[in-house]
Amino acid sequence: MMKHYLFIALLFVVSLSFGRTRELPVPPPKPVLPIPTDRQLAWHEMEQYAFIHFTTNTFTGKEWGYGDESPEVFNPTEMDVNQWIRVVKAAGLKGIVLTCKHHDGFCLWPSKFTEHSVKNSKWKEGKGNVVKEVADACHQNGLKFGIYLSPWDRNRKDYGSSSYIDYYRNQLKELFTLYGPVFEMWFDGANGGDGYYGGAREKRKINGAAYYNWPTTLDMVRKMEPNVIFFSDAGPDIRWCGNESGHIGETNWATISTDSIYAGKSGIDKLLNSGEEDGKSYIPAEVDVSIRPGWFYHTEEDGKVKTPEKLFEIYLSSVGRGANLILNIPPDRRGLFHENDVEALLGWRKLIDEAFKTNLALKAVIKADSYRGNSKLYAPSNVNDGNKETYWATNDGTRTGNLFIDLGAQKTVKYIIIQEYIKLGQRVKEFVVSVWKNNKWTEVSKGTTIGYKRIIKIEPTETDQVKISITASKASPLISNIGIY
Ligand code: FUL
Repeated sequence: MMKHYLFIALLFVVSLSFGRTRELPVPPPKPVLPIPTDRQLAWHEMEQYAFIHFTTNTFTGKEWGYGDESPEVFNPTEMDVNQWIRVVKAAGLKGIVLTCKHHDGFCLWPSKFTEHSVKNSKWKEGKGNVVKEVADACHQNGLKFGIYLSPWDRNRKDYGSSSYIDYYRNQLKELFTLYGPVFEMWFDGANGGDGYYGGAREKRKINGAAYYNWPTTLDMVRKMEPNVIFFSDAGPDIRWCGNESGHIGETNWATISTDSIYAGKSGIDKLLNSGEEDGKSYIPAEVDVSIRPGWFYHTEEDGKVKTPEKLFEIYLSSVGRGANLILNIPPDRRGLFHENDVEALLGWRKLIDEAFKTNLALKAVIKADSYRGNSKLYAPSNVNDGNKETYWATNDGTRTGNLFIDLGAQKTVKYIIIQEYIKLGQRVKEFVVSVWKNNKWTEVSKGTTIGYKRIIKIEPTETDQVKISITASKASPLISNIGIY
């Protein structure tokens, strides 16, 4: 009898310890540095938002006001920010970055530090405040609000001297304390030299890096708004994509070394467009492009608004390559988005909704040729569970792998979306997409980087199985989401 009890006790201990070994979680892969900050991750998820260029230029027909425009010319006749908000939301844009002051120096809010503002315009008899109207409307309607405040100021007499830097910082303080929260601050690097400058009418070139003393300014703003994303050509949070025509590189690393992107360096646009595989900082790209040829509204461009198809192409070459899209929509002289722009935006949204209506991957059975420690935590089923925090991973040292997506029945496939789990760093260097046809795998597309999101457009193909092969990666590939449309 005693023997019997001992045997049962032994069985109990053995089964307990077995249980324990089985439950030991397989540790996650080590990050591949550099990795995004929390605020960069939140920014990635916005994907697209609006840029709004509006100032005296809208009324003078210029792109770069000289700085000698009378504030009186600013006089929108039917201004309605609610129309902007309605259209921005209907287009699926998640926020608005407003040119609170462009290079001409005219301020869209009644700044107490200058007379060159809406307060001396005819609009609302000088009592209007575009910045407040837009910021309030954004915040009330679930949109994020961002600020563009041109460092170059062609109106200011003291532009080029140290007092102007105090002026610029005072205005930042005004904007961030009165109109926040602010999700993004857009620092424009442009400086064309000549300007009105309080009547001097001369050329003033400054040494951008030294003159503005950016570290002090950024520190000051960060204290007021810890989560703000700073845009400038070289970051620090997000970088320029190197062109204004709507595309980031087919190869797009969110990583880049800032010491290699100083102004004036040859090939800088190309570098910004692709990023650097071994870049030392995580600085993802933002694609800035206007719905019209110009950044500001000009009547003569009413017939040149980008078509929904062109905007969709831009969407694929920006958001579809892991960058964010900031799409400029300039209000007209009424203070409204022009009918042609509205029509194009709504048409564009329709194209996106149609293209990505049914995600065939959601009901698919997904397998992989291997996964990390054979642990459920890293199983291929994580890529279609709708949870961005779970991902498929391979063992350390396994830098390639295949995901087999069984759609269950013949379907027409047009788009494939792949997302890396970038919290642990961007990794994938090369991938191939194949479909099962005539009893064999047929390659339908291949690419380089994936990053936050990659959208692959293929010739519409009938198939019941899709294979995504990671063929080169900096470390074990981590895929958090697959969509098939
Ligand atoms: C450029 C500016 O010079 C343009 O006027 C526009 O604001 C664009 C977004 O950035 O650098």
